[in-house]
Amino acid sequence: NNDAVSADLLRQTDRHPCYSFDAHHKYARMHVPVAPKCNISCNYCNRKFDCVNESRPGVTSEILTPERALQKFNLVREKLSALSVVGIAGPGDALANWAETRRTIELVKQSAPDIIFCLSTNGLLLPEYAGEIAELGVKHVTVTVNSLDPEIGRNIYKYVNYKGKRYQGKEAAARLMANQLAGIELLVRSGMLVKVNIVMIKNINDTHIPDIVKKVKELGAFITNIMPLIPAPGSAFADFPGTDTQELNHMRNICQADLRQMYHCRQCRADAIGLLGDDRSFEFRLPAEDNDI
Ligand code: CLF
Ligand code: SF4
Repeated sequence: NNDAVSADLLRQTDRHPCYSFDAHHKYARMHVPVAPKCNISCNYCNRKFDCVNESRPGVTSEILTPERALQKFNLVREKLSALSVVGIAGPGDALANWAETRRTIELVKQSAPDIIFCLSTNGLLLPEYAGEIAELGVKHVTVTVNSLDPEIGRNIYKYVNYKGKRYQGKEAAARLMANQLAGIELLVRSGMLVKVNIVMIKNINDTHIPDIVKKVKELGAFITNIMPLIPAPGSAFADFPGTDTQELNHMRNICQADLRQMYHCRQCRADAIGLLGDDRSFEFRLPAEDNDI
């Protein structure tokens, strides 16, 4: 019944350091970098680095297979009692590597049924996979939505690869946005808590952000996380001005009137481990694989 589902969901969310401000000093997340490919091209991205939609630019995470991810999870779980969430946030797009993402969730779930799973995606493939995501028991999904208007979106995305076709310009933006919005609705209808990340890009989408927040609220999003543009070196936006904390918080304060805002995001690596402000990923090294020796 619905009440039971929502009570269970709220209990989970109380232990999720990104969805709950109170949880972020107590509970740790672990990102497993099992998703290297991406199906779109954002102008602020440099493919050599982690996905900017959920990560700190300029950082490259080592890719793990689902089996290695499980091995690492078991190692981390032993030493990090605060661990509550396993997230898949790249280094590319979680859904563009669906087989690996799904397998990782299945393996970790078998080993630790209580763990909370979290996915971050650009949303292009949500209409395809929302049903499977729900079946896996995932309750927390982040979708990055930077624009509702193809005229704005055309300045943010270089191309979108969808169902064997490459879209560019306005067409690419329109395709991506339609799937993002339809996807958010599907996730919400399946009882998931949707976080929407918005990258604030000066003179491109900044004045448009309150409209995005209003729209995703209408679709049932739980929270928005307005993030600063930190232009990745070598990306098309490399010379763009970054967004400073004051501008960012000003925008969050405006949008707070409509929807809950995240103020404590740390733009973590695709392989981050630990409390949000205290990355301990360097402490957890897997022994080399047999074929590495
Ligand atoms: Fe990871 Fe993202 Fe899940 Fe959190 S991060 S997939 S929702 S478990 Fe959190 Fe990191 Fe900010 Fe992301 S602080 S970048 S919001
Ligand atoms: Fe890069 Fe992430 Fe955009 Fe893909 S979705 S192009 S990995 S920033």
